[in-house]
Amino acid sequence: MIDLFSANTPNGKKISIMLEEINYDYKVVKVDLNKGEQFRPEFKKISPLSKIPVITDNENNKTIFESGAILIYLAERSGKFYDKNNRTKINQWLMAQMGYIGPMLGQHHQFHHYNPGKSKFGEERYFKISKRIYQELDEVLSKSKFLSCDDYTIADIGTFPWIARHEWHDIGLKSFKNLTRWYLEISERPAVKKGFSFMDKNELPPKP
Ligand SMILES: N[C@@H](CCC(=O)N[C@@H](CS)C(=O)NCC(=O)O)C(=O)O
Repeated sequence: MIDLFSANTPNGKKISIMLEEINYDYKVVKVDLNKGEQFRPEFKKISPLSKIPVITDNENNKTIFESGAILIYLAERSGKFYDKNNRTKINQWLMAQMGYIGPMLGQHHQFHHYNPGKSKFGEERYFKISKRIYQELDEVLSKSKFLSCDDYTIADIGTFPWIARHEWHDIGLKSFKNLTRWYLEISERPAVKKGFSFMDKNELPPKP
């Protein structure tokens, strides 16, 4: 049994999707970010940067923070979605998600979705970068079925919930044929549907 400390965000959804994909038993502990629960001293003990997601593996008492590290941990533990033969490629795309795709789309959410009109520079900068990310992912997905290879891996699991915020991005996912094909295929996975709705039973990945 895994305890998943989380909130209903793309980083949070990565881990519920992974736990559903590997069919692990887990209990969700909600951390209300709007109420500042991430700063509580007992939470900081397991998350030194005061961020979700975090997991505790009750079988061995290990606690892991940082969604990329959690995905790797669960992939190694379950032996799924992290094929040894493709590991370097999977790592590349997982790191690209962690260091670039997620943070840039996250800034786009801040300027374009939550705070429009506050900074023309910020809005334009992250809109442009986000469009570029869509274009680049589309190109990659014209050459392989999934991001790192022709198999579905933790790199796809990490990236999917970010693209699932496409309505906020206002970029027009539909015009990116390969990215849309990838997005729709992942959206249809039963474990993805279940993991996506881990905090809101009625929530489904929005259609392009
Ligand atoms: N690099 C971290 C980022 C996690 C992250 O940014 N979590 C956000 C929610 S999506 C959070 O907990 N924010 C609360 C805060 O920073 O106060 C990861 O991937 O786990």
